[in-house]
Amino acid sequence: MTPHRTLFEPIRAGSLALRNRIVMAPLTRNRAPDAIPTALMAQYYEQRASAGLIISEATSISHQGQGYADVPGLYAPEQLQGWRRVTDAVHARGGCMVCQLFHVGRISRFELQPGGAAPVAPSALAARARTYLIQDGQGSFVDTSPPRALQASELPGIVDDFRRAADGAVRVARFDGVEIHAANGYLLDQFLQRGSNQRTDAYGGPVENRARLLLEVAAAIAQEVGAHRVGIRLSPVATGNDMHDPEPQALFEHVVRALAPLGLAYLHVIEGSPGGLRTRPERPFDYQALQRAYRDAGGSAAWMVNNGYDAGVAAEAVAGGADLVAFGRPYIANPDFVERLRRGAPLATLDPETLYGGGARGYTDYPALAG
Ligand code: 8OZ
Repeated sequence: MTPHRTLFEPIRAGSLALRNRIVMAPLTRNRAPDAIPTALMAQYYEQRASAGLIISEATSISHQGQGYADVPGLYAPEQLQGWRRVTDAVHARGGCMVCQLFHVGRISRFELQPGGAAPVAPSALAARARTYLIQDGQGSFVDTSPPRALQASELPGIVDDFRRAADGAVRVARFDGVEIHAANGYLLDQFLQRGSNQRTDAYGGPVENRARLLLEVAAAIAQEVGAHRVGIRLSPVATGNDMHDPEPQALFEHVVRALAPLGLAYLHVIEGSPGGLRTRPERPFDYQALQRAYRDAGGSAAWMVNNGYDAGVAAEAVAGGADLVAFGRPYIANPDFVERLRRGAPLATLDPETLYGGGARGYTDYPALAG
């Protein structure tokens, strides 16, 4: 009989050698003034280095890809150097860390865009969604600005921004790999889903066209840094950032089938909406069928599941065929999350007031268990 797989066993995901199957999910914390990672951020990630894998907070591939105040970037030398401090600290503790790359598309504000321009999107459709601005030192959530539709001729530049960011992440900032953020209603997801993509060119209409930009980005990054250190994050039915698609099952099965030949390190699937329930009757989705579609197409990447898992449900998921489980919110108040799970120790609860923006309070001051 094959012994049950457990969360605490090591695993290889592509070229990533992970000491356990517990992943720190990407968490936006808005503590990078001028988009430059700080020494405080290095301390925060270092405290959490016992995770099998750390996925960095979403990091902008370009100034145009910025949508929130004080989110870090990867498009200027100081940003890359800032990240290098972070990865050095994590590696010194034996950790493994990838950088999550994103372009926010329409989830932005003109104040955050180069030259105060309108944000860009597949179609000129405003998202009923909010973003985060800091004005006069005070952070607040504000409505996104109406976007303009990207010209097809601009898309190779965006693919190249992703490629360049991945190159900098691996070769300069020394991340172990990158995660392409194609979830949660940011640019790549905006192209995938019909609610935000009404294009009539080669990037709109049938699923093959809507998936084109993501596949171009994935291929370009795979060629630049090697697919074996690339993960991709998807959220088939998350409704945040005003996302909807009438046929998510067909869309996302097409996406994973098309990704199968690349030889990625992992696929990261958000089940349900972040912060919400994993399954909801009004948004049915068969995640087992998604995984089967990927495997049947020859895909061998590690399968990472995410959203609201606790120790018990995560153990069941791993015994049942998930390779990795990503935990988000528990990581905020529990830097030694792995150790707490191992001991069955109680988890600390986070302070919602200090999630976005600020300094050490509610960031690096959550203690590990004694002894
Ligand atoms: C929370 C606040 C701002 C951004 C995501 C990058 O949802 C985010 C994000 C989350 O993926």
